[in-house]
Amino acid sequence: IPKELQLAVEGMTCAACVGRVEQTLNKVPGVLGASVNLATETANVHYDPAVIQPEQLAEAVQSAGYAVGSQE
Ligand code: 9UX
Repeated sequence: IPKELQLAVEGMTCAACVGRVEQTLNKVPGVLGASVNLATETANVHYDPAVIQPEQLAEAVQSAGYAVGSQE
């Protein structure tokens, strides 16, 4: 059963950042779809909790070079 996660992504300042973070998340196994909103600095991720956990999704964003704030 898919779940949905919001990640606060810090440090995105242009549209290319958005594409970078989306690509990073969408390449992670278990991610069904990810979209990033630059204005709200939020990543919305649909994922399969049987495959990946929120902490690993945050780590993927961090490895792309962005800080992750509180997650829900
Ligand atoms: Mo834009 Mo983002 O020149 O890391 S891609 S600021």
